[in-house]
Amino acid sequence: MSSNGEIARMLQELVDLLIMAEGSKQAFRVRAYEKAVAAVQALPKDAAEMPASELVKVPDIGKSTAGKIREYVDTGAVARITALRKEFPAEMMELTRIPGLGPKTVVMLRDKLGVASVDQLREAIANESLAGLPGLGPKSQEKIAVAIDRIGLHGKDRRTPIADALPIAEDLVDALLGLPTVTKAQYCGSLRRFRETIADIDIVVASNAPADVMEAFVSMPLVDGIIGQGDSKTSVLTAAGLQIDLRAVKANQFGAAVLYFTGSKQHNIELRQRAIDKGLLLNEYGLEDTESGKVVSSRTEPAIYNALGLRYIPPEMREGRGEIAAADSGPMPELVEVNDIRGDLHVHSTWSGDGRSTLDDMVAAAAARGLEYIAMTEHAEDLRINGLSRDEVMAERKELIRLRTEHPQLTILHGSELNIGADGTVDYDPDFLMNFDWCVASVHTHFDLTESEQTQRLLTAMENPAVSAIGHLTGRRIGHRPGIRLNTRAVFEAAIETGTALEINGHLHRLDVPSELLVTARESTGLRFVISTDSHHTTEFGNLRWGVSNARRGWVERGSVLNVLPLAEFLEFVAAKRK
Ligand code: DGT
Ligand code: CA
Ligand code: ZN
Repeated sequence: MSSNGEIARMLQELVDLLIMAEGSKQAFRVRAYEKAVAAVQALPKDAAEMPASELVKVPDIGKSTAGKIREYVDTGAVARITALRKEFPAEMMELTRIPGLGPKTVVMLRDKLGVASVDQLREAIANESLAGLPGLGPKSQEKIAVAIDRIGLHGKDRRTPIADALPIAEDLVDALLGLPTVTKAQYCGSLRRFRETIADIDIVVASNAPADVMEAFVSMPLVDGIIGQGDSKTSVLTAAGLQIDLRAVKANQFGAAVLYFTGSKQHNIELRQRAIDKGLLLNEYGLEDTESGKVVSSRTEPAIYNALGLRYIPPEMREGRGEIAAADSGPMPELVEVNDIRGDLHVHSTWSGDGRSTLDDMVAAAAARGLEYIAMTEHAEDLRINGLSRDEVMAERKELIRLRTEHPQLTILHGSELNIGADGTVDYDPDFLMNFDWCVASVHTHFDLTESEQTQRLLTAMENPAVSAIGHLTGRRIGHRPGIRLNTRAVFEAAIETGTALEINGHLHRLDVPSELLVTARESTGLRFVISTDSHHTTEFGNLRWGVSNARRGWVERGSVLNVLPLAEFLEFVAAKRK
């Protein structure tokens, strides 16, 4: 059965395609379906089980959305989407990921030059064949070329952002586990290691009837084409061109298969060498004694690591960055876990222009998740489209006071998400800033400054005593916008010196601080982090898991994360800087 997530993705694809067809995000139909995406995501029951008559009673779901949902659930496809995909194929849609390329420009490129893919656009820029096209002067062309390289969009290296792949993989695993003959299912590969982009989705299932599983797999609505179908391995493509490999093994080989297909390749090579040194052979079927051929271990990953004389290595660490030595003789980092986190320090509501759930709903959702404290951090006044004026800040304060009595078990801090200006100054004024219990300051503008300008800008912001944390450090959008250039060493040192925490933003589009920078931050003793969700909707509190996974991939230890602390100790960090 189609999950709400899957239905929301179907509607989102319709939105993306309609934006192309209409040439604008503002078209009435686009807006209507866009609201429906959010409505389905927030629906407390399964849309697939609701008849159209019931669906239309949900706010923001109209007759035509209800029709599309039923069509999708009942037939496995939506005719309108199938038709639009022919007009705007996946390679052409990818062009819209490039900053500055709106739907109209993308359509113009195809109509005027026949340019309908990222590779063709690169070629056209190189051949100078864009000359004379409106809005595509030499400067924009240069920017586009740089962006294509920096977000890795071209050629065989083309990778899918984790935000697109992860929800699909989670749904697929659920669907596979729902099959009667599947006893275990796990997505593996780079996705399980929590790389921010992935080449393909690798899934392993345990089953005694693999042929049936493969048959059920290839007939799932998500599957657009079959690359190859066999009993032990089947590969398919989604409409967006994402490859999914499914492998079926026996239950007693599941651990070995999951270990092998999780990788990384480098991790596997080192593990296999270690096995050889012990007179053992490690492959995707198990760990066996080289001489006798007897299987030593194969059922679970922890058992295999154990048989190799290693402590268990979490998937996020398996990159051949010294994790095997750490698991052998230590010290093994004590990675932060989801259950350690007590508070969320970056939360928006509809008080911010881009918030999508009301303040009351956000607070209720945080309380329902069992958080001990949150900071409501609406956008600040310098962000003209979204930010709160001083009057609005004080008006929201009144609401927070009311909500504190309604949710006595949750501490609601009054915070703000400040904007770091090009010169490092932030919103409001020093006195007014002291109204807030917590301020996170973020870069939202001026992404094109030089490395030294960006670095200076952040150092200046960190010197502000009201700035307790820096939000989403690089400002990147994975697969869409490269991050700002920074001297990270200088930033880490200044953070320690000024008593400023670095946020690890759990939004799947951001995952910022990026994990490869977190790995380098290990040498910066005393650096403190907060793992936050940047929620704009009640459903986004779930981003906490992703923030934690990103931190774990960066070898971030529990002891360096502030929001694992009880409230009083957490607030000491804020107070120390303000003194
Ligand atoms: P990706 O797909 O590029 O995002 O990254 P991975 O790591 O998912 O790579 P993929 O899909 O080619 O292979 C999945 C896992 O299978 C990989 O992480 C380790 C294992 N694997 C694949 N090829 C080899 C190989 O030649 N040698 C070893 N030791 N392991 C391999
Ligand atoms: Ca893969
Ligand atoms: Zn925010």
